[in-house]
Amino acid sequence: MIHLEGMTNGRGLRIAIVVAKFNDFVTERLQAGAIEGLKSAGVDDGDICVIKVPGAFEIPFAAKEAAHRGGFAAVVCLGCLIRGATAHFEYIASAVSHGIVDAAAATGVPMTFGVLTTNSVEEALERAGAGPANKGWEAAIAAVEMATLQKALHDRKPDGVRV
Ligand code: DLZ
Repeated sequence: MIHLEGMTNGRGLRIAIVVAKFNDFVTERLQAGAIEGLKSAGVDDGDICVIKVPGAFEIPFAAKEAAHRGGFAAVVCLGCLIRGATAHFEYIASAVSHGIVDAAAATGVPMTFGVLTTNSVEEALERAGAGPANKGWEAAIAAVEMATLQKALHDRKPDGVRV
């Protein structure tokens, strides 16, 4: 049996973080969580590139461009949509999520989803607190896992790699 699994050791990986500025009182915290998560996984500060976009709707475009041209092993996508405060909430949420999936498929670069879709500001802030429960942190670790899994798949290591 072949078992392949990504690692949470991201040493040597170059990672992009695309961050929407809309609702920045939340997305700044997601960004901080993602950076902390990447560093906890061994990613070097100099290998992290933060890319800001106006709102969540613009995330897929920037993520795709970064993946095409940036030489990144993975892209972490961060944003915040709050249902009550967001006109066309479903439309934007759907466009962003599908856009990120499409961008990853088109570029072959793993992209992870740290875009909050919540009912209230309180719910959003709960998901952007300190530590590993921060959704930016979660998306960052997922990016490291997917980048190392991709490498394992390319290398076809028969015993896989383990955390
Ligand atoms: C317009 C808009 C609205 C109403 N709500 C949000 C939101 O909750 N979160 C977010 O990231 N962006 C929002 N935007 C901005 C759009 O994502 C986009 O930046 C603009 O429509 C310009 O294309």
